[in-house]
Amino acid sequence: MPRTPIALSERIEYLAILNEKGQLDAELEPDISGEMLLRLYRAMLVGRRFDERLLDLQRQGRIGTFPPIKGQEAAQLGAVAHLRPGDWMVPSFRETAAELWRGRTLESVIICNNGFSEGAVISPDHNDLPVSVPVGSQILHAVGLGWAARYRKKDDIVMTFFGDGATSEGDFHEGMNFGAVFQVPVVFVCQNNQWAISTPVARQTRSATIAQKAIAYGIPGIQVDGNDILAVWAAAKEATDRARAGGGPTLIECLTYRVMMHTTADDPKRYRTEAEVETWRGRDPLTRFQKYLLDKGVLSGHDQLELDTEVLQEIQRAVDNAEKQMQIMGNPLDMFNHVYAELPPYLAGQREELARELATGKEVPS
Ligand SMILES: Cc1ncc(C[n+]2csc(CCOP(=O)(O)OP(=O)(O)O)c2C)c(N)n1
Ligand SMILES: [Mg+2]
Repeated sequence: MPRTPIALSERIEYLAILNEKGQLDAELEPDISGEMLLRLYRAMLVGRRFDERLLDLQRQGRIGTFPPIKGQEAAQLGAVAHLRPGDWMVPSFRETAAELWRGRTLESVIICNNGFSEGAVISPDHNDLPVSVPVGSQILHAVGLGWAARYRKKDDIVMTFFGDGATSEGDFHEGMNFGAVFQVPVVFVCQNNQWAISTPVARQTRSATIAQKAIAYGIPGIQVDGNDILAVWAAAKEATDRARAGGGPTLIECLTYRVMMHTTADDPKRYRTEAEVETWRGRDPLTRFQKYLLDKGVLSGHDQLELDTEVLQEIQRAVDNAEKQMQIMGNPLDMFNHVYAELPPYLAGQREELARELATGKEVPS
């Protein structure tokens, strides 16, 4: 018997619609209403300016560490915009723009990044999970939610986000396999931002793309220019429509870039070149989309200026509100409450000491 090639049913495509200069491939232009285009633009702008403000606040010691999203706004918003309120969004830790789209408040992000758990509470009317720091773990939760939706014969779908680094975790492979075998309505969105802290994607996988990993599980996969919101929108529309119609999961790989540090505790100059960062700055998703909207006449130079001011004012109001709320929030003694059922004696001693210091108003030594 001769060796014969096996015909695989899935093909992997790359999709880009707006090039780096914001020029459109008119044949591929998705049909998005003017209202939605402006909502997406505003959300990208809020995501960008809020990220910049958070960095300032962190450098001023007014929040703890946080993971910047700069450069990844299109990859998040082009995808999440297809979810209905009853659907589930299951984030990793770098999806601030997607979370805000789903209704999370700016205040809650500031409060959460100051260490107050109140800021991480998801309001009961939102079917979203909180941020997940253990890399890749949220993929399993997403698949479970998708399985539950199928079991209950609901048409709710789930979208989960994760990074290129997460694709080396067992959780990713287990989630993809279970999702495919049981045809759960989950859209897997990989934000391939080229780095997992200091590990480049070339050290993450020998595969030419992450999208092609879909073939191994028997589901559709596509690679898109993740800095092109129109391409992300088009791919996510196909994937969400398919999931809702009972067609099972899809893997979308968004090629993007983490323009800033991994978190504010990281110094990327130690492991990557400024030239690489500059190249990606030239592929900025926000300026590209802005040009498209101006060319299309959906946005005018005047609207743009007004929107810039409005967004900065909204962020300032949120910072003021959050800082006011935090003044009356939290008792330092709470930190002893949630780890042990019975406090070990050495911690009980520390608790008493702190309680005494708080009662006498003497400053707690750091
Ligand atoms: C299971 C686990 N291992 C290691 C870490 C430490 N860690 C936090 S983020 C990260 C890299 C994640 O990279 P990627 O999935 O590409 O996401 P990105 O940070 O680029 O958004 C690592 C190793 C962790 N949080 N969880
Ligand atoms: Mg990454």
